Amino acid sequence: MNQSEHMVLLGVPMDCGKRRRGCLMGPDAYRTAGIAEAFAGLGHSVTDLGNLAPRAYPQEPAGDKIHARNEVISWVETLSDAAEAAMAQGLPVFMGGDHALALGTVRGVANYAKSQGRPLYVLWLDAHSDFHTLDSTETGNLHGTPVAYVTGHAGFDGFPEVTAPVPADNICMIGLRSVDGAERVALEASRIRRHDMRDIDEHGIARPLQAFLQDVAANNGMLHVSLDVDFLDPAVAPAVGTTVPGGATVREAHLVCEILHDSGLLTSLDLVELNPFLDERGRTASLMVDLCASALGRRVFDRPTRSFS
Ligand code: B3U
Ligand code: MN
Ligand code: MN
Repeated sequence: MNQSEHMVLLGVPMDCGKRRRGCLMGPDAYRTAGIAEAFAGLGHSVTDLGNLAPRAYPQEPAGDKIHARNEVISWVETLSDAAEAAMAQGLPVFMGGDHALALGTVRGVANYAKSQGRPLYVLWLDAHSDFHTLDSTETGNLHGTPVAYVTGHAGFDGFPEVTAPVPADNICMIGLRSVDGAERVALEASRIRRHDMRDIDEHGIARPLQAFLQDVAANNGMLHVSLDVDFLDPAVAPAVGTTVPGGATVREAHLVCEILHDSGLLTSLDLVELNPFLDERGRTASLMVDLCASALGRRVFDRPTRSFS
């Protein structure tokens, strides 16, 4: 399968979902690493819409346990609208920015899917489950909350209402190896599919992914992929604030992306948590761009088409 897409690049220099700074440089690192050229070289058309910015927001209340609450709320509004609009133009790639951006991108993409009468599925490639609410977060960092928000959990007072919550059944997490106690309890009580690194070691990474994609195809779903740099092992992707050893290898990550391409199901993509300030001669940014290329059709040899329906 080699469908030609219209790729819509959006820079999201969001850096307020956690305390350690540097993710604001992510969008330009992806541009410097040649993301647009990589897509164009695969036969896709590309529009780079430049960088988004949050609207003006009220000053943060003193002593708030939640870090940069108002700034994040403002970003969520901007991002939801931008994501919904970009979906009508092509396949958006949200170049982050930290993972708090997914509160907005997934909310917007979910609104779009609803307008099309199609279910949205979300593949979460991450060391973390990012399933905290404002009540359960221990750090107050909102990059640890997007999955709870977009599934419509209570405890997000002051945030825009989630008008098209993603059903837990439609979410699959792969790569987990850092899950806080409250997240574990909430995950175990939910129907979210979750695959930790042990699962991958025992069964390989292709099997759980293919099972999920079968479901997406069978239900004519749209598929949003949220790729956190820390899905990868820090030995190969050092440019991330929260390094967790024991992550996916370069080969596992490429395989995920190649299978995604074969499926023809991908409709939007987040690239999050790249901190170019911590990179080594751009190697993490370049690896992320190579993975995007695999997800959009780069391959060594053609394979017989695999059907997911
Ligand atoms: N679960 C922790 C740590 C964390 C989540 N996402 C990242 N780190 N990148 C938290 O802060 O909620
Ligand atoms: Mn994350
Ligand atoms: Mn993470």
